[in-house]
Amino acid sequence: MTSFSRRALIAAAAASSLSSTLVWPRFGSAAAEPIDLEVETRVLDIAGRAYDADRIVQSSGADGLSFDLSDSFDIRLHNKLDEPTLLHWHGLTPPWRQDGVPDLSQKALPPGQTYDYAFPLTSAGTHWMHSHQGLQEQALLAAPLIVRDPAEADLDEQEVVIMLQDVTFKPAEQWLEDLRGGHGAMMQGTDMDSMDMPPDSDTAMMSMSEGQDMMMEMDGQHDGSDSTSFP
Ligand SMILES: [Cu+2]
Repeated sequence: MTSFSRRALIAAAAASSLSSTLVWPRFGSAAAEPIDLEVETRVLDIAGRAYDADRIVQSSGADGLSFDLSDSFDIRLHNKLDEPTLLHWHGLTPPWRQDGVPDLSQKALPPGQTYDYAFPLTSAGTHWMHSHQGLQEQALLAAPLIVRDPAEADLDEQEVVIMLQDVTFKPAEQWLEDLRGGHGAMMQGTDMDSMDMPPDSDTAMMSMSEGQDMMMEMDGQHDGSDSTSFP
């Protein structure tokens, strides 16, 4: 197993074109006031190029969230974007109204407004939170969400959480469009006759149109005994 020192890991993250988020342990008791958590935009310098990204940050400037299992999840979410957003607390089990999925658990949070969240934490773990609105997560709107097990407090270990996020200058919408359109375009543009198939192959490739049925013989007995129809 390859191991890295903490210093080497941090140096590697800083030197790479990846966006990194470090979360430092927060020791202490439960907060009496809700933690103000802000969703905002920022400009990153990626190898000398400006990159517009979103981020989740505490009003104190701390990245991400960290709790002890005995804490309750008391958060006031502020939307400082100029578009709606909503965060999903990935790995936590809140009441469903606080699960952060737009139009399922609640409406997306409009710009300039706040939502309050309050529920007990039930499981320790290395979780994360991310926008569930549009493609905001792909614009780096995600951050670590750590819940510590008090039973591990006495371990002689230093905890460092590093979250790596990939950066591309092609807009996420364009990636999605290419992924959706590119596959179909490739298949339509493929010359089937030029594909290298063994002459005795039982494999067939066919074009399907919407509304057509496809019959699949599962056992090689071409009797329709086990065919499946896909509308
Ligand atoms: Cu999630």
